[in-house]
Amino acid sequence: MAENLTFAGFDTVALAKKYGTPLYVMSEDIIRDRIKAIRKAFDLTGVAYDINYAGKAFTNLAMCRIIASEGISLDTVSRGEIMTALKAGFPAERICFHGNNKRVDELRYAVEYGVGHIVVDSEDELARLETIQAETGAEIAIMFRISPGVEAHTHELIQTGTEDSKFGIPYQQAKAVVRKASQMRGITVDGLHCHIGSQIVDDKPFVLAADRMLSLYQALVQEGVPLTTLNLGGGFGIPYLTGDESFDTLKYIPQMVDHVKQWCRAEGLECPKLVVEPGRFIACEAGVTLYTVGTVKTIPGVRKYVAIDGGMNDNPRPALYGAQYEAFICNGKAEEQLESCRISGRACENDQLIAEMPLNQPTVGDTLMVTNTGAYNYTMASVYNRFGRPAVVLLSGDRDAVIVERETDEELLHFDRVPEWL
Ligand code: LYS
Repeated sequence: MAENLTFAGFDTVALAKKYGTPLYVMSEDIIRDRIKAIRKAFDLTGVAYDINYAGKAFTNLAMCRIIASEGISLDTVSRGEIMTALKAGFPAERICFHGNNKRVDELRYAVEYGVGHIVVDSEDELARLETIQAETGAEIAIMFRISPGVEAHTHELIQTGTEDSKFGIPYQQAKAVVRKASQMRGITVDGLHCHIGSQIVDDKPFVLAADRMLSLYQALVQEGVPLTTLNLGGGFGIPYLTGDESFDTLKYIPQMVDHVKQWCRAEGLECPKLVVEPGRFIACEAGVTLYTVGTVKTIPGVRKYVAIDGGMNDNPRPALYGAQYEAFICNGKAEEQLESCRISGRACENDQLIAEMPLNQPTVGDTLMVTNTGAYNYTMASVYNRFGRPAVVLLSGDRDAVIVERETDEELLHFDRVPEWL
């Protein structure tokens, strides 16, 4: 037990010393392995497919470079994400633009830069695109996000495909809207999209959604709308805790493809190109967060509090979704003596990163590692209490480099202005 904990072959205590804490650490090798594995799962099926990495999970210039070099596509949800990808040299035609309320300037930007597909989420958005098309004369390729009316068993804040949802065109209205769009000049409807939610660990809602989408797809094709693509979204759950029930994405993909193939064969439909949108599956297990223990307090007969130098600012998921994580003391200790602890952040409220977790003799100055923080931690971080956001370090083989700098005091003041009367 005298050895320090490692992550992707690196001594975590040394990383904490070199870059400071809190620190997001991402493994390029794990990210690339994940992408290759999912590609292989599709390749073996022989269908036409595409993988759109869901950039919202973890996006920045370096990540866009990795995604670009793996030859997969990118799902974006804002002008900022598209801009980041383009600045990284990501091919515009491999970008897909989502969002339930895209602004006109964002749509214009996407059209101007030749983003591959705009996933239209509403009739209002279609009208905006029609205007942009008339003004610019651009050829615009779109998909339609349909809300399939399927409830996935996950936290209600990350369910996105129920009938009562802000996302997508209600299933019952979909045919009429797609029909209308298919008559519009300069607009090509390439396919349909759905996404039922995130961190889903059961395949039944996926199958239900796929069946509903296939029926709709087929009905539209029979009417003469030349659709080619069916995007079944992402949401593949990952095991956050040791022993967690895990969704086997790599097993699910060939099963899903088989299911779609059989469905099409039985109905005499040409199998559409299939698209999935993994984000968490690619990034989550590739990342950990390193912290320094700053305060250890034992309240006799109550509990032991271990306070670290980060918390809900760099990981809002426990506070938002009741998400659970595991943590480990990284410093090698002569022996193991686990004690139950509550790991708290340093925000000025009762923020619990982990409500209860055995730690090995937590001591002030120790490095603490929280695992599986590669998705939706960096991208959802805030500057609450004016704590600057952590840096991100990328590990690749035996190389390590900062890919996002730590936010400084000057940067925290950057947007502040004092009006003349103060
Ligand atoms: N932010 C959510 C999370 O941390 C996921 C949202 C994904 C939306 N499609 O789990």
